[in-house]
Amino acid sequence: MRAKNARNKVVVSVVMGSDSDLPVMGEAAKILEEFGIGFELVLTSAHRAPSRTARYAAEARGRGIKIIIAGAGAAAHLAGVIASHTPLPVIGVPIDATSLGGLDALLATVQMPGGIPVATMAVGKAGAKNAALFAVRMLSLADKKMAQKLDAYIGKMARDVEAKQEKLKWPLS
Ligand code: RP5
Repeated sequence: MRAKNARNKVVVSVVMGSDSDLPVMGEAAKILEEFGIGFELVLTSAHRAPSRTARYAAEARGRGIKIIIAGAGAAAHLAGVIASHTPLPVIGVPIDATSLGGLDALLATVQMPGGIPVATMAVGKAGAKNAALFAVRMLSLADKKMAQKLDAYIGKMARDVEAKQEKLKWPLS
């Protein structure tokens, strides 16, 4: 486990099933960095390292973690298994890692039985980015400065669309 931006208290844990998931889960890290949120990157696997996964999840709340973002591909049970070992909110990111294009991971992550929720995002990089933005929204409920940053982020997105409208040209040159 490692704290990325150690200046801030680590409150979000970004966990992934393989180092091959990092290019996707890095999109979550970028957003957390942008908002100045303390986070850690954790590698563990529901299937290949089940004891490590259970221990990590069971200890997370006691270490001060508030939100877990869990990304995995294939038969992606990581988010669900973590959610079954902790009362913390778990956001799942399905990853396109097999010939099924991420549909396997999406269904494995989203189809949780009643009682153990996993807030499942879109497959891939957009899902990882939105997982972090969802964490920002949760944290901003109790953090005025974070809420202001979030408002600024949302406002900039709208202005970017307007700026692109001005540049829209046809035909393509
Ligand atoms: C899943 O299997 C991982 O989350 C990853 O997306 C996929 C493939 O893992 P590697 O074989 O690349 O380690 O458990």
